[in-house]
Amino acid sequence: MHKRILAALPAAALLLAAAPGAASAADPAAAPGADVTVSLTAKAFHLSTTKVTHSGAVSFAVSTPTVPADETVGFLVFKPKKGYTSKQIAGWIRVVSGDGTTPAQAAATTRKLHAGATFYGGADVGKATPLTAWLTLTPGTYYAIDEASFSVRTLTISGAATHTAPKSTATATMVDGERFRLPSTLPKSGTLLVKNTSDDLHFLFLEGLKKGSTKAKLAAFLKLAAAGKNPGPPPLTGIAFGTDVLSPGQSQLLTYSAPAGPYGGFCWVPDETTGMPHALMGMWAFSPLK
Ligand SMILES: [Cu+2]
Repeated sequence: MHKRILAALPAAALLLAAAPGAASAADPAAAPGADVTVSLTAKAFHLSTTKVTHSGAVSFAVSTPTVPADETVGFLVFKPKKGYTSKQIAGWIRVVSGDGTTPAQAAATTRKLHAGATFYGGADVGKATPLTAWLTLTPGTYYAIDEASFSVRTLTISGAATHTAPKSTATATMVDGERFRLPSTLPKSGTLLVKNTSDDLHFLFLEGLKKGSTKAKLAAFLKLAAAGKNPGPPPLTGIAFGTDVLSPGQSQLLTYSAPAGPYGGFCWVPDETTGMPHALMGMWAFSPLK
């Protein structure tokens, strides 16, 4: 549920988010140490296994080796609530991520997703930003979807919670009123704990900003975009990574390494009433990587 959510926005703001491009599929080798290795391309989605025999902290080593350097692809884990099917949820994810979605459609579809499923997070990766996502999963049947081809895989979690997640080096919190609480700087390599303590669906997408970017300049850009005005070209480096959607009360870890420099953290989930992406309602942060 990423980037192309921005279709609900003024055209200039859409450019803040990179869309997945065409690429050929490649089978992943299992990453040493990770429970599941996930390889994403624009056309295909590979998991090294769909059965994990322990619960609790489950690690997903996620990469997208073949997409162009300035694009990213998302990977999301969810479970339909009673009365909903994985097919319905996948269809709505496709709608809300798709081009040409109106704000009204984006709002209605986000309401359906909120009502119909629990989202456990995932990852959004670019070629230069492979990462490991640590999700907290109790035994049961889950579904994994990629946000390029929107293929769905069943993921079975069984057994005791035998694995321990790494200690986090920083925390990002999603709070009510469509806001982030993020440290004013982040380590350029580390493990970020991302917690959703609000009542809404959110994700955190960290995008590298061009040299000379400041919090004030980013605020001015987003203000123009929110008003439907042309803010000019987005000040992006093309380096980006993040979580995927977390339901209220869910959290995940991201172990990452990215080039130092100014970054913005954004949530592009559409508001359930207006369809406006949360980032344009104030759910963004300026947080350089050092
Ligand atoms: Cu949000």
